[in-house]
Amino acid sequence: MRQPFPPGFLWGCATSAYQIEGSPLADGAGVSNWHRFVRTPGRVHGGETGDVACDHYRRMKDDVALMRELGLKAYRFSIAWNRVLPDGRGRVNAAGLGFYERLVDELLAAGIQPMVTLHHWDLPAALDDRGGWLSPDMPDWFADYAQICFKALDDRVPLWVTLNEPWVVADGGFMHGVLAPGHKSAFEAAIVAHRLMQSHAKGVQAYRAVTRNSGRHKIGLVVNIEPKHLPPDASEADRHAARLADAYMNRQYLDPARLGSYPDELREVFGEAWPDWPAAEVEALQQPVDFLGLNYYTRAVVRHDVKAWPVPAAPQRQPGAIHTEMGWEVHPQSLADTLVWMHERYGGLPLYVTENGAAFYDPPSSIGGRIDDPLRVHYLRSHIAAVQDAMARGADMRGYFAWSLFDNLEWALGFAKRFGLVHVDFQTQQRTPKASARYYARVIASHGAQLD
Ligand code: GBH
Repeated sequence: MRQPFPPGFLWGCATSAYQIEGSPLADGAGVSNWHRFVRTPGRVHGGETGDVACDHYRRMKDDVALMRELGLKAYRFSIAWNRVLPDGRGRVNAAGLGFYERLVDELLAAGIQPMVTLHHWDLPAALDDRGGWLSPDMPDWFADYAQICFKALDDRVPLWVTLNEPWVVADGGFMHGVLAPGHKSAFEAAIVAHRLMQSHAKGVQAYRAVTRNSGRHKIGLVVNIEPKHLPPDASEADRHAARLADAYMNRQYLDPARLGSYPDELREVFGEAWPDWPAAEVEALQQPVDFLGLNYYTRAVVRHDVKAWPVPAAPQRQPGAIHTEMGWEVHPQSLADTLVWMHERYGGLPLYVTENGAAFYDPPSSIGGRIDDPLRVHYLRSHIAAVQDAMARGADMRGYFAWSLFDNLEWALGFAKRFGLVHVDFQTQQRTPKASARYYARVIASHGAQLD
């Protein structure tokens, strides 16, 4: 007998602004860091950009109608800060905010609960010019922006997220430089990590102030977690490297937010780049949140490797396992284990899977007609079953969001990696639900009782 999903469990899909919207400068929006980054030669695969993407900014009503047809109970999207505040701070652009007000109204009219992320990696370029995530002013800028969004939308938005995957912002943007703004510095990444968590904490405080703690609506943090496993013949060096990798990716953000301290291992990971923040400053990162969101894609089996940086751990491909087009191993058991770990380590909070999905190659012969994506169906089925497993083991699960509603701009990898349940023909903008979308619609219709 499988554990039934609790009443009110939210079945949704997730997207983010820059990956789907297009029309980046419409209606008075400011330039974003990503608008800039994609125009820097060599940064994005094939020179692709989010200038059009899924054209969602102009097709929003039709897209919500499609969500309703699929029977989605919830939709997670992000707000482009540069539409709301073209200069990052100061003057509010009512037309930019208006897009999100209309989106929320349209969703509610379709019976779909919005979950709104305030920051999913696109940042006003004007803030980058003032230091961006490196600036000590960033937490205040973020709180001001957040407050504007809360005041405009909180009467209609039940679920808020401060940041999407702070680890990726710091690691991708400042440590390895593969994402905007493209820097490569451990010193910067350490500072950015701290500014991100200060921003998160100030955002939560701003939320409590605006809502006067009514408790009616909820705010949380979304992190990416990837369990670090060891090969059966692991050496002492392998074990140590795995522990550092786990601290760096999996505990660097949740530990301060929930336990009020950074993992000790970070001193070793960052070396002299680690600033040793004053204890009071670190404790202040611990603002009570209402839920945690997990973005889960894969696990990593790691070995010690001196060439890997900043953590001397390199992932080992697992022979015999299924890997997605991203090279990520399909490993549903680790989703269940991660949810239980979060439940136990971080105080039993309500949990959402805020992203989970897979890029697979959808054969071109089928485009235009049916699109069969059996590997994605298998991925969804096994991971939704893993959520049930986690519930049976005690995790307080409240919802599951598939990544992604649409094929979209996979950041620096461009449009070639397709995560969508709905296929997008980027020439014609035609949307075609894949077999996985029809499968997910059946799962939702049965409230998870029928996964086969
Ligand atoms: C999410 O991040 C993003 O929120 C979303 O915007 C994006 O489109 C989606 O995932 C798909 O990529 O190659 O072995 O080093 C994903 C977070 C963190 C997951 C790094 C994979 C790298 C594994 N990712 N991780 S490995």
